[in-house]
Amino acid sequence: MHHGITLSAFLHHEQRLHALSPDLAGVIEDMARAIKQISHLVSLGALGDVLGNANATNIQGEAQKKLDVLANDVILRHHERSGHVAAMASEEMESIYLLPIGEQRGDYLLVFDPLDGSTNIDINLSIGTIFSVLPCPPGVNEPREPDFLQPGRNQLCAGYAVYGQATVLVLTLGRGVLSFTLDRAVGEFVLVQENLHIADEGHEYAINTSNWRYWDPPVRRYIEECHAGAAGPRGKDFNMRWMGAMVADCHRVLSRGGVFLYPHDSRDPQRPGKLRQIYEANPIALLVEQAGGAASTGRASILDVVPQTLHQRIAVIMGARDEVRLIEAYHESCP
Ligand code: P6P
Repeated sequence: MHHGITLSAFLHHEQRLHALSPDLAGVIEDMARAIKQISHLVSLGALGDVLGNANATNIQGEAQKKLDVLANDVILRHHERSGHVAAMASEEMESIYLLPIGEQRGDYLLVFDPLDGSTNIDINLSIGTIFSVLPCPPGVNEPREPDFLQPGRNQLCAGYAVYGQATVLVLTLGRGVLSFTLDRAVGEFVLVQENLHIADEGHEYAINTSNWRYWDPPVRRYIEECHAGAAGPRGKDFNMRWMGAMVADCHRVLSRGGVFLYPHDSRDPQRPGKLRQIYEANPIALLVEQAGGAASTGRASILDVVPQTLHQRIAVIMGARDEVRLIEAYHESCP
């Protein structure tokens, strides 16, 4: 593949050489346009009416930021009349989103977190959009919530955008991971890296250590050993990062290795984790696996878990394969 080609040229290449469905290519193009629009809104900061709270709470019980609502609407508008999708689901909407009556239904279900890391919005730190495409079950013209409850292995495409110094789109179609950067001069995403790969060993970990007292023993053991550094059982020093936005932390993991954890904790024993499976964990887990890493709950591959509800949460431990496997081993030895 030639670096410097546009996303559109890449998608045409995939249609010609890898039988990428034109409709699925259409979903990705529509999402790229939505991301460009969201990137513009994000860039306005205090100069636009985009900061602060929207005076509403979402299904998660979280205060919605104005940009949460704006980004959600932008993505809906870019897809609801495209003819590529059959229905959509989002972190910001309690139930699935059916297309306007009379609009052509496509073969795909689009799920997304329109703006991940919302607490970073008002302080101008990294935020992003996470999305994933699932097959609409054959013959289903009006999808219902159960049609979305598919394991992450069913994903046909997954990606995210990070709205940082540059707006970067990271994408997989199941044949490796590619990174595109938005060239604002021409309004195109340009291929800058392909075959992103996560080194098997890592020396960086990302976890919110203020939750230490709630962690299960295997996670405490792993982090304690990271803290012990070269003098400890791991025999090497580690570094810690925590961005407050999964998409930013996982972009670092995909870019330079390490591991990201938002594990199960005892604050709410019935709740398997904080992060949502269908539109946060599953897309990133597919990208991480496609980059040679591993994505686990600590006891099972995230991509194999069949969700029972649309907004189901899940424990997330993902990144460098050997680190994740070690954490899984600690879980196995601690029933
Ligand atoms: P905490 C953002 O709200 C998010 O869902 C993830 O993007 C992020 O990794 C996590 O929550 C941060 O959670 O408990 O550190 O604020």
